[in-house]
Amino acid sequence: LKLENELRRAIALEEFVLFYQPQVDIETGRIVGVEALIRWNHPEKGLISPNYFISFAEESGLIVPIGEWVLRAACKQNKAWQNQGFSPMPISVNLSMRQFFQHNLKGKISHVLEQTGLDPQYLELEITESMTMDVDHAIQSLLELKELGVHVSIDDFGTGYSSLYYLKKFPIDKLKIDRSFVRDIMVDPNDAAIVTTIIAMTRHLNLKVIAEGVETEEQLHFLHQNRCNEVQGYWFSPPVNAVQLENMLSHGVHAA
Ligand code: G
Ligand code: G
Ligand code: MN
Ligand code: NA
Repeated sequence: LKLENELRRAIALEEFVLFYQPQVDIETGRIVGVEALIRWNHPEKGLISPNYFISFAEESGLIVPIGEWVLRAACKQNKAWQNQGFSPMPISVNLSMRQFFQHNLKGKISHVLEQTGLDPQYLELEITESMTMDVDHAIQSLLELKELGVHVSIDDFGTGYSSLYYLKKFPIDKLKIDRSFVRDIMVDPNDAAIVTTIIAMTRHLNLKVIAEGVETEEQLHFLHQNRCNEVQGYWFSPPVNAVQLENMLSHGVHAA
């Protein structure tokens, strides 16, 4: 109950901040996108990781107003970067299942895009597959989002349920290979096989692919050799604040 009250206050007072993690084109080494990740800027405790409040927010339904704040803040920031003269790139926002299935999601997103002036092609929504998902409803929601002109990716790909079934049916643009597969690609031949197979599959299905959790040069090299499009991970940068991200946009990521 304490957490619930504190979160309600945090929503009312907008005690949140977005961090941004660069997504890098593996060929050019350039930043071609960013993922927005929420932190709670608690008045006494300082920055709190989403691991401490997102699952509670999902259970309690508070994820809906929090998610709306994230969406608006991310679109606003991306538009501001464009106005500052940085090359336009998509910003990815994590959508929880509850948000994804909320009434009139399309209208809400459309409203935020209008208010912030962000061109829909520069917004990407990350959806995580879920066991309890109503597939027909999900397809309907995805089609509506696609009508808006936003991009859609499947987050944590490979960890969910019946992924190939969804892949065949879902109108999506990109798969994000979960970092649990990337972690051991250099030591576990099974993980290496899974990752190369996912990459090959995305090529045949005309989907983009990004590997998450890239932490070493060896992993990067492996992914490059296996023709992964994009990479994200601590090797380039952890999630950082807006000013730090602007520095990377100006000067490049260290490992590029
Ligand atoms: O950024 P970090 O590694 O601390 O994120 C931890 C988890 O919280 C990740 O699974 C991430 O997807 C989730 N998360 C971060 N920001 C958001 C958000 O804005 N909305 C939702 N639904 N989940 C988020
Ligand atoms: O679930 P989701 O993919 O949205 O989680 C994103 C989070 O993963 C980021 O916020 C970040 O904290 C974490 N992350 C990003 N890159 C790395 C990495 O290279 N290694 C590890 N262990 N975690 C990472
Ligand atoms: Mn994500
Ligand atoms: Na993920």
